[in-house]
Amino acid sequence: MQNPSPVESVHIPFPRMRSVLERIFERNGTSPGVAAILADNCASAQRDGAMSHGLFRIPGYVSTLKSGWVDGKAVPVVEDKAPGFIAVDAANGFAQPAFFAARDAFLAKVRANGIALMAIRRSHHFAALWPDVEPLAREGLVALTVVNSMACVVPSGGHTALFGTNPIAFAAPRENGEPVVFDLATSAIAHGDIQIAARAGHDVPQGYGVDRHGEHTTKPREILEGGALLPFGGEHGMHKGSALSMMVELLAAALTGGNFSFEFDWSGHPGAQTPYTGQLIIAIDPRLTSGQGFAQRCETLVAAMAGAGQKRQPGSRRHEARARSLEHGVPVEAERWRELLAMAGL
Ligand code: NDP
Ligand code: PYC
Repeated sequence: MQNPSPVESVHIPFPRMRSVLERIFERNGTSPGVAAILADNCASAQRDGAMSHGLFRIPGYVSTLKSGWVDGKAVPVVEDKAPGFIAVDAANGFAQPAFFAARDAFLAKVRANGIALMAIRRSHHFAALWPDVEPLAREGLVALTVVNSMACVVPSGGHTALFGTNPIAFAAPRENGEPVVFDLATSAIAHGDIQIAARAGHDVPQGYGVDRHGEHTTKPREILEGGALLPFGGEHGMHKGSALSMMVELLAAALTGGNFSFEFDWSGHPGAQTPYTGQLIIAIDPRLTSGQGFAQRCETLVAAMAGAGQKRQPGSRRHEARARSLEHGVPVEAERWRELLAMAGL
């Protein structure tokens, strides 16, 4: 059998990609400010090779905006709750503009108190989490964020999809290198990646999901169509992924005042894909705990891990992809880029 013909790619300068996405968002009902934030987020994911939340997501954003499920022009309401606590009502808009609306006040609290948290509710998060915390580490802060999504993950030992894919992202400054950043779904695979596997016709490993009868399956379509994902950790460690997912539900929804992943009902909005939940962000100023030494201690740990044989740090694949994209343009399938230009009216 012949190999399938290679997919034709084009390389687009990052600012051009971002401005095309911005036009698409605006043409589909977001305010200019929201369009700029979401376009930057999504183009950055594509630039970094974070494909499950790159350009692949644009049709989902558009169909959600068209469905009326999310308000692309929402104006977030920022509430100063306590010296270390900011709450934001995203007003049924996207989480990232809510985060940006409160960002300066949040940073002032972190600097003043050494620690602060931002609790965003009534928000839609349809993106990777690392763009929310990596910039905080570049400001010298240690940051943690969690967001819950939509019921598509069975708790360990259970039979019904209840949790979201519920990612956790952490970022910390290093003295010499790029910040340490990890960003991971608490499910065995992100929902975005299972969609990509289904589209490509690839099987996934055993232990990623179950079909509509609760039987283990390696077929992405059986997982997506009536089945469910499993928490990460594999056969003997799934209780750990499940416990972390529970923690995300409690922090991102119960603590913020947002919906649990199983609580919202989007059935009245055909085409809706963005989870309507909450997000929690915690940032710590390490100067108040370990003086100026934190970034250097981080460097020591990273070096020790490499010495112990770890081949790469979480985040390093993205940073390498970012450097290539900024030098040669951001790679994208030619056909997909043509579709996006048409959506932008170009
Ligand atoms: P991955 O399993 O691809 O990666 C998880 C983390 O592990 C990354 O930080 C990655 O770094 C790192 N990593 C991967 N392989 C190695 C390795 N061999 N050695 C060291 N580190 C490694 O991510 P997921 O599939 O779990 O999540 C994908 C994205 O989906 C995330 O950005 C997440 O935020 C997003 N998501 C968003 C949701 C939402 O509701 N908004 C819901 C669920 C997921 P690197 O990036 O450098 O590869
Ligand atoms: O990839 O699991 C996922 C996801 C859910 C919501 C946004 N991304």
